[in-house]
Amino acid sequence: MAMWQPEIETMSREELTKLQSERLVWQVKRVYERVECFRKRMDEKGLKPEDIHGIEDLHKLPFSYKQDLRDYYPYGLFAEPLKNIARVHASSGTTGKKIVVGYTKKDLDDWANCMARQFYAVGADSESIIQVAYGYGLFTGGLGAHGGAEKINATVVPISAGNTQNQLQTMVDFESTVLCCTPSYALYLGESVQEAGLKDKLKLKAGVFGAEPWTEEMRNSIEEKLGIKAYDVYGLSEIMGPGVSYECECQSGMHVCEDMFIPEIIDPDTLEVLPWGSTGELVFTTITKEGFPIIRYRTRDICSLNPEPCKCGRTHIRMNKPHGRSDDMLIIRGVNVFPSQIEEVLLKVNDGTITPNYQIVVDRVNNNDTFDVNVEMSEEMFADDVKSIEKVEKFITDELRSLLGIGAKVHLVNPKSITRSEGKAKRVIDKRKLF
Ligand code: DLL
Repeated sequence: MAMWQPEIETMSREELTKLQSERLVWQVKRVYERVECFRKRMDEKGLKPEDIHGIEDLHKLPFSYKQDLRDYYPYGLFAEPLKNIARVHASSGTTGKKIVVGYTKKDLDDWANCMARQFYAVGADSESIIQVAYGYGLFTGGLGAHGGAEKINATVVPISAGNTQNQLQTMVDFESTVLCCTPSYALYLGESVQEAGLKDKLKLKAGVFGAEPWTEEMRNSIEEKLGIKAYDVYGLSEIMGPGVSYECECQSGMHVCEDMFIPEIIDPDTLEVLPWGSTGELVFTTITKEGFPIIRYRTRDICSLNPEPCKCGRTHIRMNKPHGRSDDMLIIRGVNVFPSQIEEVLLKVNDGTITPNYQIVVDRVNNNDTFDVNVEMSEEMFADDVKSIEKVEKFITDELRSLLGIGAKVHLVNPKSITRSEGKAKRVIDKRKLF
């Protein structure tokens, strides 16, 4: 299949290393001068920008974390004044506070190129009709895919997420050829297509699915139900959004846009950098980002990097599907959820009706994530009437919806009914088979 930027996508390792080194030196100098957090951290290590000569020195640099985005909320990590920031996006942090990222016009253009590479790699071009069913808004999915689709001069259908009947009607009537959404939603759409007997009416050829972990079985099932090829796309707001890495026609790992992001794999416990091929935590350094550059960002995603040449001819390293996280973040219906966010909501119920003991139960039923929150009520509440229980459940449900943007089923359960192992409650039960 055609490549969007073949001169970059097939660069030799030698050329890539040279380019990465130059860009890293530029970036480190820039963030040292402009971003207090990085400067302080480098100073603590006794490092000056002059100590970084190329990617061989990358390991010397300090790590950065999601917590940094909270500490410097909202704009404290930006390396450009706000007048140069063309757009912001945001996603959940470990507590209610969102994490905010910013892009200059050039960053948006680079991002569009990442997604344009993805679209070309799955056979899309200016003839394509791309239905973007990722959510539009602060989430990077919708506008990220949109930018890439516009870049390749395709026809964009910016339908955003949800409203399945409308999605299907649009897909048929507008003759969409490429679908972008979360894999779980793609599967759900596939089921609905099957039920409605619409498969023959679809013009879909490919799907670009990401934002959450998914299995090969899911891929097979989506491909079969929608009659398409299903491709994986990875990204995170802190680094860019969708398109940090993307699958090509070989469907065997996602090429990292290495001219913009340097990936490393570390041991999350010892912090040692591991050789390519080992499984560990993925760390990224952005080397072209102007608005929100980040050095050695610990993604918490667990995966491995594969430097083997790919049959498609692209030289950029491939990352295998992330299969887990080194923190407790859950992805429910594509939304990042931290148990600490549930705790935060429960703390708001400070009238003695509930205890802080809770359990999150996540499952997948009919390809849709279910999200239940069980909360132990207090002994006093236990004797109380059903009306008050319903009132508290409704309060927690509403608060969770406004914080996370998704609905949860909240159940007040009897005191001491949530099992504790060695005195410690198990906060999350994830019954989904994600990997
Ligand atoms: O999910 C960006 C995105 C949008 C990627 C659309 C792909 C498609 P965040 O909301 O910041 O950004 O969440 C980032 O989602 O650290 C991973 O844990 C997870 N994730 C993203 N893509 C994949 C994938 C977007 N293909 C977090 N496979 C990341 C597994 C993924 N996990």
